[in-house]
Amino acid sequence: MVELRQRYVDALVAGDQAAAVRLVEDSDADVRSLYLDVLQPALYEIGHRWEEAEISVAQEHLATATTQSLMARLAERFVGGTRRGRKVLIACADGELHSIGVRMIADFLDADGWDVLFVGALSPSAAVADLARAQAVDVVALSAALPARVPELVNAVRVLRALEPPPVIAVGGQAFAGDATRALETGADLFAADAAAFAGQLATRF
Ligand code: B12
Repeated sequence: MVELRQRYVDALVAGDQAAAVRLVEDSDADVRSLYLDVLQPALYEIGHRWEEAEISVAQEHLATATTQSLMARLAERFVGGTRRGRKVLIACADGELHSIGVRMIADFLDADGWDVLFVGALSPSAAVADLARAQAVDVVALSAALPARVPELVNAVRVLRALEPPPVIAVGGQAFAGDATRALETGADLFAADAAAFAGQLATRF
């Protein structure tokens, strides 16, 4: 997978969108592995190269758009599991634009039989709580990539806790840099480092 990831990044940086898509689509690796071992680390590398000014914003945007469209196609490869009759609402913190990670989570959980309400980027806490109540969701999954958004997550957790009954609340995203203690200091019930770990945690809990 390391080689496929490298070739994918190289094609993206070279601006060869078609070749990048073909490389991944032609792989018969498990779709979960394509998401977590190819696309996710490829975007991390793209972010690093952008930070180091080795590539432009346009190259980063092209990589992002290509990856999003690839995921929309690859999502069909998930084999749907038995429906659980459980609902999960998935949203980013207010002001948070990074939504690809939560889209991955949505695809993993949908395949695991969850009914997914994917709200995505820029989600104000009050609106998330209103929807969680109206839809009587079992779990709310909240994401932040930027550390500056953590106070928004703390606020969202507080508002969700006040619901009767409160949903199980999970937080995640690069804002926590893998630190579960810091993540749980938001008041959330769960933290997981990636989509597979989160699906595993929910499977043992529900
Ligand atoms: C694509 C991208 C963008 C796109 C986002 C488009 C979109 N629709 O998502 C755009 C161009 C909008 C963008 C904007 C910005 N970005 Co940006 N961006 C990235 C990039 C390259 C990839 C993000 C990504 O999709 N990663 C892949 C996904 C799959 O990984 P993930 O998010 O970590 O998700 C996994 C886990 O974290 C976990 N997870 C995530 N959420 C949750 C939630 C729960 C409940 C659980 C359990 C788990 C979980 O599971 C996911 C799947 O396995 C990253 C680089 C990087 N390191 O990721 C920079 C990066 C995140 N961006 C960065 C920055 C600085 C910005 C801007 C501030 C730039 C600017 N000056 O304007 C803005 C901020 C926008 C905003 N208001 O939010 C920095 C953040 C640095 C920091 N620590 O603060 C990064 C790290 C780049 C860098 N190396 O410097 N960005």
